[in-house]
Amino acid sequence: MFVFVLFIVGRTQKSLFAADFKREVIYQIITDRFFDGSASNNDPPQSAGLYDPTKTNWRAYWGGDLPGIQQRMSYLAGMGVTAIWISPPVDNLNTNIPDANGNPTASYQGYQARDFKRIEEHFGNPNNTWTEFDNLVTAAHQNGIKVIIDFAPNNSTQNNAGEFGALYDNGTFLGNFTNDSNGYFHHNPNISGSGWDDRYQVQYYTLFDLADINQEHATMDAYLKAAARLFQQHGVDGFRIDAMKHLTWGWGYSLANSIYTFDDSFLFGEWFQGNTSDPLYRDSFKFASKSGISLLDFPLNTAIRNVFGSNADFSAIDSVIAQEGNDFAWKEDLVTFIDNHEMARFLSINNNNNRLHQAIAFTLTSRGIPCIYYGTEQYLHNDTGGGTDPYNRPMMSSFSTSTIAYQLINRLSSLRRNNPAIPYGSMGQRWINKDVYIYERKFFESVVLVAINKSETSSYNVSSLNTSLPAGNYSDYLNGLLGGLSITVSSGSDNNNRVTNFRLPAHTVSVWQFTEGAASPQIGSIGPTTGQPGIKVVVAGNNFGTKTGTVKFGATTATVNSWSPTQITVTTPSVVNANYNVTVTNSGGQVSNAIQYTLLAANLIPIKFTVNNASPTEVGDYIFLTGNTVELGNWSASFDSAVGPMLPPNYPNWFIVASVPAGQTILFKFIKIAANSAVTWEAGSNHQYTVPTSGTGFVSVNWQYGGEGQSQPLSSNSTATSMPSRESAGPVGPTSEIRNLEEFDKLPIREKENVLSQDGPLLPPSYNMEDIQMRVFVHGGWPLAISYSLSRGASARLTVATDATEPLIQQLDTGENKDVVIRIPDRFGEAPRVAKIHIRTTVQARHSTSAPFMMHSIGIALEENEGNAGPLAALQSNFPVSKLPSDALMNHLLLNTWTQNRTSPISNVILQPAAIRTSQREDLTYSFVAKTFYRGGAAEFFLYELNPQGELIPELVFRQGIKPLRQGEGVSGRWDGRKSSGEFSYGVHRLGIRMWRELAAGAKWYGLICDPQVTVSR
Ligand SMILES: [Ca+2]
Ligand SMILES: [Ca+2]
Ligand SMILES: [Ca+2]
Repeated sequence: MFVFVLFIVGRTQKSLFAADFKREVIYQIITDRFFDGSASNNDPPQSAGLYDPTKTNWRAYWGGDLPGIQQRMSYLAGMGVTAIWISPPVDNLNTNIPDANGNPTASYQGYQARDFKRIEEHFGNPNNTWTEFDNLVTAAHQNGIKVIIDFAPNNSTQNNAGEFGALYDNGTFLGNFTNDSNGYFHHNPNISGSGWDDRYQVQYYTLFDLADINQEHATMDAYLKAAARLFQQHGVDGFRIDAMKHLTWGWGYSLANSIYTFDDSFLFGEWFQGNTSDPLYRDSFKFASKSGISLLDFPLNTAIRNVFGSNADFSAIDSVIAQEGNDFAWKEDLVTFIDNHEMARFLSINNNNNRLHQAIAFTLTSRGIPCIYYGTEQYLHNDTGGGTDPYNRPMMSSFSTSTIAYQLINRLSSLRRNNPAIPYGSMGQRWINKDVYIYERKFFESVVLVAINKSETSSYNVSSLNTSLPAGNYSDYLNGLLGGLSITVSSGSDNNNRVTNFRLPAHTVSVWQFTEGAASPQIGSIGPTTGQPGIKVVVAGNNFGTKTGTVKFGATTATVNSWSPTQITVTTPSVVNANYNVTVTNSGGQVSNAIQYTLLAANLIPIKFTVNNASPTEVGDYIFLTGNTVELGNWSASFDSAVGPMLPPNYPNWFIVASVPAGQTILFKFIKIAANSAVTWEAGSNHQYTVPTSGTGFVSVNWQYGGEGQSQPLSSNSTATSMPSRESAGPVGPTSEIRNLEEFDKLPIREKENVLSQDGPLLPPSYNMEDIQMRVFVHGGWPLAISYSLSRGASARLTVATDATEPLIQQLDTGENKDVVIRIPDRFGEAPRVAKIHIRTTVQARHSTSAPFMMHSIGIALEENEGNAGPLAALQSNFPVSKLPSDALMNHLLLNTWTQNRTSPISNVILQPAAIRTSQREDLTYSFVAKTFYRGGAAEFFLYELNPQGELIPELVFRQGIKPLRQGEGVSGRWDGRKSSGEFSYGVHRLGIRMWRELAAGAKWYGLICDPQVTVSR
């Protein structure tokens, strides 16, 4: 158990209750565009020339800085702002990014980090130290304002912007994208087209050329978490996670847990989606409900802009509120907004201050934590180019404290502070038409009723309006600032008190409120919502009293660290991991309502789980992970509670990163959840894995076949140590009887399959597989990935050289799954011609114990460079079968290609089922059976022959007609032909299958050929 108490000299204390943000009003600042508080940092030497004092180059630095925000602190406090979200303050790309006209541009917005542990020289000082940052945090806290930093761990800098994505750790070079022998980055194409809706691509592909950080790499994991902790040590109260949708989602859970382990905080992420029909909407609310990271409310943002900006009916807002209310477990933590730095400002889409005021009033009184984009209160906007980036980021024009918007924000901030119905209450529609929205917030007996009429011209008679407000007269809380009026409420029943009919004037907002007096304790918030024993949790609400009482997790009393009438901090107790009802008992013995807290067994470690050769799927079916801990869903088997969907870039192998408790031995299984929700459990025993106590980890197993659909865990609440395994109802491969490869080869096919689905004894404890030759025809400088997987506990050394005369490219030691990305040396300059490179690899595999093990797969993958119109050319993998233990390896021959091109050849798989040695002219019959897994098009097979040198003979000898194949559908073919040519009438012949595909432009493809059984008869 770790309890951190922070009193570090010279560092800044964060706010006491950082996890309770529901009463806050956030103000989003692009630091460079707010206020220039110091000229000394405007053109620092290490990044000289990126500053434009004329402020005409919208993509240059304009001088705004941290001292500038500090100097405007009383302005912010006077507006009722209680938290600021500042653009990423970390040391940022130092180089110029010329635009299309050669003008210098800079990462003034801060989203291109080069050193997450130093402060950007344009925002602080030319030495990149923390002085100005600390001063800002201190000043903010003195003004009752919390500080949120924008944290952007998805990427470093643009890989083509002069620093090659380089990352530094407090000044020490870590690595860069172009020479990434450590695998700190993902090397994938840019996300584009339908990839924006693809779970794998959004997380692992590249965002706008920004070097995509591999968060699961232990070094990157430690670096990013240490950086976040450093900001906590410097007093930061919260983190806005940039591009959360594009980080590894499962890693996000462990990031949140790492932050909460150090101290309480508030986290919310950017998960862009247009509406609740977005293909990944379900993933978004699953993530927000479980990860500890709330989200910016983009669906509601769309509705707000449509209703107030484009005059859509209020039903557009009402339906999103209702839908998200059903879906998000912690909907009051969603961060709501009208506009931000990624979209045109509201006044650029509708230059109508009335509508802006209505949108502000709605955002500050509806459910969620409101966030105001800087300058909104000054009606700041520049409509050039529609007002989108970068014209949505003008320099702050004025700091007037007398605008209506400024006063409106102040007034409603005060209501949010003082009436718990706003931060914690339910939200329900009471009266609606296309122009009028009357909604009620209610928390126990505290009530706020808001009426908005957005019409510029029409007033409406409001009759039959009911409310929970007690009988009485209510004046407008805004004192007529937006033309509001008073109402009279008479008694009714069941929270349906009748409001005397009234006429609601055009373009008005009225706010009526009632704050409950003394009552029993009422919990409205807990934060974080999940964590292990020993961490700090903030319980917030109302009527806790001034004298300390008790807080219980279930029946267990937690240690109270601080107590106030509205906020309590406690340390989570050491009880078994489960969901607990948390209650507050005041000093008078009155007990509150309960709120749920998920207690974890230990701090979380991100683990990559892979299941190979999983149950075949149709479109809409997914493989999930489930297991015996709360993190793994407690053996649940539903979309929303099991871990997943897993990702199949190497179909039918699926993987997912999940954060699981450190040091615990966990039990798990994989399941298929079909599109119709039918669940298929893999057979066999539960898998078992002991989670490392630090860093990251990975585990890879085979899907267990046999008795599929009948095997389930025995119990939903057993612990890791007591959980008995359950045998499959079906047969399990005779693993224990196989002593060597010869025995394996004698097995019937069905039993071979069973063995293959186990961590079976295919290889002896030490095995050298030398001289796997792969011929690759590829442009120099292109990335080439080599992937392989081994049984648990095995390790291998992979040596790659271009050929015998070329220098070694890479040598590495690894265990289990490994995706190695190497880049072919660009020996061929920029010439767009296809070069031929001979790759020689040596795999020395070794098991950590004397037990035999298995190599599951080996494969190579090529990526086609975006924008390159040329064909990928041929990819030939020449596995000398004679050196392989059996055709088991061929069973998993893997091919991945990605291409933007239409109708270009994908690949040639050159099979060598046996060396076909002929010594005379003769007739041969080839037959083959192969299976392809792919998506996004049709495929056809071609059969070619190779000469003894392994080179493709261009003459086509067999062609399977174009056939639109479903995932997993097999293709078989037979060709009876006469070997008619005498030019290679003797020697070694090789046989290939060539796959083509036809795709719509921009479509993506991946394929796997498995079971490529080829026989030749004379
Ligand atoms: Ca400055
Ligand atoms: Ca910099
Ligand atoms: Ca990413």
